[in-house]
Amino acid sequence: MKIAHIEAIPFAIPYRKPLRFASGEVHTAEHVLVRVHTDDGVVGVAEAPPRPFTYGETQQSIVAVIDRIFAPEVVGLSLLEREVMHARLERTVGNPAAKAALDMAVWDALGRTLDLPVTQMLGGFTDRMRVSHMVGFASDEAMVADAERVRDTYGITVFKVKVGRRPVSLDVGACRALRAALGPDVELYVDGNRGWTPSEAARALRAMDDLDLTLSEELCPADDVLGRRWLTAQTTIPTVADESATTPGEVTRELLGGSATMISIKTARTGFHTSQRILHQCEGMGVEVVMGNQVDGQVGTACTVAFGAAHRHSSRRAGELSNFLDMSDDLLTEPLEIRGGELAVRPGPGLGIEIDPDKLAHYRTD
Ligand code: MUC
Ligand code: MG
Repeated sequence: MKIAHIEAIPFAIPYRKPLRFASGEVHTAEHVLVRVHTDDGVVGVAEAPPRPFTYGETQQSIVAVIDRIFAPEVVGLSLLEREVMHARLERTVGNPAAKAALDMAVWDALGRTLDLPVTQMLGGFTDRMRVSHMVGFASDEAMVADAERVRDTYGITVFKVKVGRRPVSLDVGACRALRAALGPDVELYVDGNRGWTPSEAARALRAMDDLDLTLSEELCPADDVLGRRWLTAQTTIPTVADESATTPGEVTRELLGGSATMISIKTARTGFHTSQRILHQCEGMGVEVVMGNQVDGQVGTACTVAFGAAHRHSSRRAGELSNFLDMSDDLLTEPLEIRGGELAVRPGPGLGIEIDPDKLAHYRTD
């Protein structure tokens, strides 16, 4: 059960349709596949999606930090020594996606070693989650067409609409068009990726007051400390902290500072180990969570649903699990399938997924 060898493999898979949002855009999934090999010949996998506009990581930095710093620190540890592993990883600041992928690949290897599904080892609450779909920036007509296609094809009825453009009326118009086209029974919420000032965000929320939005996420930057508190205090829509709450300490700061009332948990940045801490922290404080999406591929999405479905508190809301639908291809032998608006956890040991060697050979860039 000892970690013998770690691979960090860069790969690139184009998107059919890029995702655009206030802090950036993604045209190609330039991710890193992390493989943890044990001395028993077991291999655990996970993927790290670099998001330079959110965390400063790049594909090259993820490969380098794993090869040069993390692998030497964790090779030789048992799969059960996860606290030791994290204490060593935490000697290096930042690099959340690299740390998270390593953590989840270790969990996958542990599940395969014990012949147990990771989702059951984490909590085993349920076997599926409702799916929420992210609608990126485009014309009103294209955003409506995207949401209608996803609803009609996959049965998804929960949508997170990207906002944060200027003028504010652009996004108010898009949300209004989506509500008019999709009707009152569909859930809509918004994510600004820090695009607005607090006063712009307040104006936008006032202008959308009649649209029955259920959540508002990162409308303005966390560093606008008093402005964000002012905004959160005046809206009746729960304020979700996403990129401002990436560690247990940041979660505490956002919640106790009155700058957020809900937390987005992303396994792509906090793995299973730290996501579980944040989840329990939120549950203990009576704070709701949403399982977020770091523009994940199918490997990452399998990780999110395995974690989200494992716990009562993380499975209550629809998880953001559909971004992979916009990719032109992926790495799994058996693709994930969303049906009736739900994504089931993969059965089988570990994460229950297998990497197709031909696809990996085709898309790897090293
Ligand atoms: C999201 O919820 O913000 C887009 C940027 C990022 O960091 O994550 C995605 C989705
Ligand atoms: Mg977000």
